[in-house]
Amino acid sequence: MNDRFLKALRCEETDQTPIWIMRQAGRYLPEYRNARVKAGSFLNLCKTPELATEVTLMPIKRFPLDAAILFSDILTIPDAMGMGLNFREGIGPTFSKKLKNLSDFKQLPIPNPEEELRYVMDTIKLIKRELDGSIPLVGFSGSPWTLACYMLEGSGSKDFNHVRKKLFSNPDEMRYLLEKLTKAVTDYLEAQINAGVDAIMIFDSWAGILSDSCFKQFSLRYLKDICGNLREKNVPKIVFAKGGGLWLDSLAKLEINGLGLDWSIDLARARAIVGDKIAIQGNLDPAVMLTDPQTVKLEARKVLKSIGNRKGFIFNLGHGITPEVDPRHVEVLVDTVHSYR
Ligand code: 1CP
Repeated sequence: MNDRFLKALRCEETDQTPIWIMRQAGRYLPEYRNARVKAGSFLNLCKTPELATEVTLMPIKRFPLDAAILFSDILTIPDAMGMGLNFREGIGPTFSKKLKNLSDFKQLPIPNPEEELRYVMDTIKLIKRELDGSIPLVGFSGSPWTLACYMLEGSGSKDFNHVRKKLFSNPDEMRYLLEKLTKAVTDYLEAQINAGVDAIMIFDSWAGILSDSCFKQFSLRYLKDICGNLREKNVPKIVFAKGGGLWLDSLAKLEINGLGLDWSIDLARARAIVGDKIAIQGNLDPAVMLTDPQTVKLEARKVLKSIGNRKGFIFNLGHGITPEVDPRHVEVLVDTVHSYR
């Protein structure tokens, strides 16, 4: 196996810097757009193991990436809780069920990942068979806080004001929901590990909209519980808290092997805070990918230079790659990272 990615997560020396890209199987690939049309909907793509496997492998066939990531979505958990998930073209995710108060939260079932999310486990097994030990597979989940954002707002949002209001007006109700989601996320990740993923990543995409105290009470606490719950599982864990640069010291105390960083943070400063026992994954601004090959090369080298010692470093974008990116820029990026000395 090409184990650069796993070695970097153990902070061991690697021959080249490993790279993979958040949303690497996405709309910037014409073959993905075709598959999406054929499947009829994004959810259908996720729920059909053969199609989800095919899509997972698309970027792997094009580029010499050092890890694959399960093609799915963080919103599979609320979907499995019966919230009626829909992805509408140009609008993004929406739920048909509205959650308002504690009695709604109490009615939400904790999904059995081997039943309601069986299709994810079947997909993982199929991908592992197709990868045949060539590169590691990353499984993932949303964090309880980020899932709660979507579940309470009923869709995406710029500021999730409605949810943030609730942190102050009904903190106990929020804690009830977040605890339930902590159990659901733990079970889900445990099942993914049992199905064969080689690493797991928790996306706290909306960490950055919280105040310091709210982040610690309503997000970090549950990340800590999940990592603790998975302690016995011998699979490396990565936490990505978008906008979490102010909390690097707290994040580094989690039982994790890697910390995903967005592009707002200088990597040398991050390394100084995080120490050399936790791998750093990041953090090229995804907007760079929209420019031209020269700029991609130049900016990627700046990121590589900023980390200094590349032991325990995994190159990635600071957030997902966007649909407008020219796939040739990804080729340039991967080559630049692999050939950097
Ligand atoms: O084809 C389409 O139109 C759907 C676009 C799309 C894709 C390709 C969505 C809808 N999700 C995905 C795949 C996806 N989502 C992956 C696949 C693996 C990979 O990285 O290649 C992953 C890891 C996610 C995770 C995810 N979904 C996150 C966390 C990471 C992040 O980007 O911060 C979040 C916040 C979501 C919600 C979501 N799913 C899709 C959209 C458009 C959104 C964002 C909605 C919003 O808040 O604006």
